[in-house]
Amino acid sequence: FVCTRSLSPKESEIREKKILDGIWDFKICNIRNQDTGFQEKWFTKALRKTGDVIPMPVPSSFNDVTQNKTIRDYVGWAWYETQFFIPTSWNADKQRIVLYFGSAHYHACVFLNGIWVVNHTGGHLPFQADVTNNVKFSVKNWLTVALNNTLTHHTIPQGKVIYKDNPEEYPEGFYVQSVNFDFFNYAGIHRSVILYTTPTVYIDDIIVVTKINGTTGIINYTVAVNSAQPSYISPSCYVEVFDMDDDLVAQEKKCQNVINVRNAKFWWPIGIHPQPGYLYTLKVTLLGGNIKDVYYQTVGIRTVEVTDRTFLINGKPFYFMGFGKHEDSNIRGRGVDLPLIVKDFNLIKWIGANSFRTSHYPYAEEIMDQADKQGIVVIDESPAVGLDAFDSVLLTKHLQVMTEMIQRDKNHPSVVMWSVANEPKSSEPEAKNYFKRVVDHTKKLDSSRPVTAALSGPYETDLAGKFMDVIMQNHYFGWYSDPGYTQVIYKQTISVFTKSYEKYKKPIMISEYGADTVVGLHMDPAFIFTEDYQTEYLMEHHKAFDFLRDKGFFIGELIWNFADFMTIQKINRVVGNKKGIFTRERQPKAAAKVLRCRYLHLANQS
Ligand code: BDP
Repeated sequence: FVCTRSLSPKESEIREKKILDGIWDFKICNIRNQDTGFQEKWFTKALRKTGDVIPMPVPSSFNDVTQNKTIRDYVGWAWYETQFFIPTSWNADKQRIVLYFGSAHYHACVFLNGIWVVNHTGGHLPFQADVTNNVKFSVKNWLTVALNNTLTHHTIPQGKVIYKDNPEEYPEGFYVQSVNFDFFNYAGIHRSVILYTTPTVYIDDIIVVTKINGTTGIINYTVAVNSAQPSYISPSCYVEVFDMDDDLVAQEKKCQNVINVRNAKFWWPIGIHPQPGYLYTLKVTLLGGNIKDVYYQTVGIRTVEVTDRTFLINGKPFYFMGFGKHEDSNIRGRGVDLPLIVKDFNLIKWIGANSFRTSHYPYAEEIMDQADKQGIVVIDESPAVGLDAFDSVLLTKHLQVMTEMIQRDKNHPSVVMWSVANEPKSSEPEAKNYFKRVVDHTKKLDSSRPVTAALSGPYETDLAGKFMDVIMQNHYFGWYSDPGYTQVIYKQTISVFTKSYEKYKKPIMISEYGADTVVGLHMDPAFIFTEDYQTEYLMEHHKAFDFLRDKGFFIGELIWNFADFMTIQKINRVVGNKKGIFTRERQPKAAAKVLRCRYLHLANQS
């Protein structure tokens, strides 16, 4: 089974979809015998026949759903199983049936009716398998997923399992998973599991790149058709463009062509234009033999350019105001949660932000779709967070993850930049060639978007920045350095960004600044961890940002973090990272009002 995937599973008059989300059966393995499930072939029967199972929601992380600490902190193979029927209207002779996972963290091994169908590595991107020949009609099908969340120095992100083999000090078999990042390594089937159909000759991919000429929107499109079709069929494409009123505004033939939309409505970020997030729909019809496929692809007509000082969207300078975020919430962990997604966008708009970075991994497709629709600009970040050792094995995985991310997100107008990494040890000598390769690869796959990375080491010795089009830097003046002294923030921020710009001569922005703040704690004069300190900390930064903006090369401010989020247990984290402007329950802290005032004021000026 070749695991190709490009288009997200969407319904049309030709394609059908059946969502397999729900409460599945679940069990973890004995820590001392991790291979039991494979040795005893748990995938060849219903999971409950192998012993006790517990109910587990899909999508969700498994960690916080039970009362069991072993499950919360589990590292190793976990097993999931569900059962389903194929509708009688589906037809394996005329249709292809595809099994799709939005994401499963981290290594997934999927079996259908006792037979292996697909493996996938990497927790934040989709994968799928053609299961036309595996599904059973008229009887129950059972789907088993083995999932392993172990991170090593050759996974992206990296981690390390440390065994404590001292029986006098530790219980037998004691180990911990250490990680190179500051968020809980939530695991589970995090996004929807979907069965969908296509015809046997089908639209495999659509690539859209847009340009603007005066008032005309130019849509360059390429429709890829699956290559396994019989040679006597030569499929043809018919492409229609509909506006948001569902009116047909342009059409073309051929599977690769250029469409001109006259008097086009462009995709604008929120805060710049009265109608942000304008989307057209490309209706792509494929006709081949007696087969027909239809796919609806949304398109935002916009351009992105970078000069040595500015970031331009549709030719207008754009200033990033927003957040680094996480996919994180109570109980479901990193599992996709529609009410939370809608709430977060409402908060982003309430506070007057215009952008966020998908720190530190690609977010769910539902989030990307909302960003498109609501005109929120996205810096799409890969899961390469905290890389600290660079070798060819890791590089191969990093290139693969960039491929999968661009494959999935290439048509989102909201995505204006690819962030290849967060806080790599970019002063290591190996980092130079490593990041050159990662950036070259990214640009080869998509030459229409700038590439960036969030850097944190000293800019003087950094070796990665020179390959980027835009420099992002994370700084915590007055927090990790000089904690408690907000009076250092103004000078240090101005100094480091001015000198960094002199080094790189590229547009530069702050991609993280923040202070842990326990909601309800107050103290004046401000003291660290209080709401007063977070407020003062932001205001000192804002003064520096205004100074830097006047210089012309400073293109944005993304605060760390949108909301409080869970981390591993460590002594500088009081039930998670508290740098949120909102609590984990999405209530505003005092600083949110300051930020709201600033963002709305800046938006009024633009
Ligand atoms: C930065 C990391 C981010 C952390 C943040 C912090 O990029 O993931 O959560 O620091 O310490 O270094 O709060």
